[in-house]
Amino acid sequence: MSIRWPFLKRKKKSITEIPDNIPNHVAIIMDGNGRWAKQRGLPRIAGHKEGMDVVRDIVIAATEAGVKVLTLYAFSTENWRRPKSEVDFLMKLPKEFMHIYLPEMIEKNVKIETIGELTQLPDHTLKAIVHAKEKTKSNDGLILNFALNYGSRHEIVEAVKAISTQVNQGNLEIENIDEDIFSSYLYTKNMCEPDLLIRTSGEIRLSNFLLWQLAYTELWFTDVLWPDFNEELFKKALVDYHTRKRRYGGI
Ligand code: V0D
Repeated sequence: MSIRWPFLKRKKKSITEIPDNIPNHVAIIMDGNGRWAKQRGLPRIAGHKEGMDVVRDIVIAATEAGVKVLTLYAFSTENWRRPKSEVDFLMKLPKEFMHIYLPEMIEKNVKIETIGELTQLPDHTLKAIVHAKEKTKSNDGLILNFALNYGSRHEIVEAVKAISTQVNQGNLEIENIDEDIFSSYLYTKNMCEPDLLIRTSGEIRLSNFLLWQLAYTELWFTDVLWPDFNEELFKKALVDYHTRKRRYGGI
């Protein structure tokens, strides 16, 4: 026992406050950027820009807390229906984010990954994402997983098609299809499932995000709009997660 004390003392305060039951995988629906801007008489894109800076803060907070995977819903398949000017602005954010924060992401050993249908993104957006993944591919710290042009039902339908193809070609028996095989056809095939889902801005629904993967996930909602979300609230979510786990951990 005595050997553990000096080790514990060296740990950061933020970690000693929430010493165990850190969720391995946290997923976040970053909602409320447009509303944040409207409340200030600003254009919606100002909210998205502000929201991008919050992404950086939460990545750092997640890294320090010991989270392994952080999945952020950055652009849904439904978001194409927004005004073209807004979509065009959003598509510039990956490049903007990398321009400002890539050196810091590399320094913090963050590995950038994505889920979603990247082929439909504009070339310049795709280029920035490929560059970011390339520059961080050998990092082994936090996996920062952006959901881009992601829709859960689409993901599930594509998995069904790919599995059917394997059956048609005689590579797979219908009887052998199980949950593990099904999961291996999803974008998240190499990832653990989210332990905690956070959604900001007061909406209490999943909105076509990770429907299969969230089957056993703890859900945490706040009325705070994404641009006002911060490290303190993130830690509150981790503490609440910890408390829930401890409560039914005993049985
Ligand atoms: C707007 C709030 C970072 C939510 C955050 C293309 C919506 C800011 C990225 C990003 C967006 C994506 C890929 C990558 C690096 C950064 C981002 C989009 C929107 C949609 F490799 N923020 N961010 N992408 N917003």
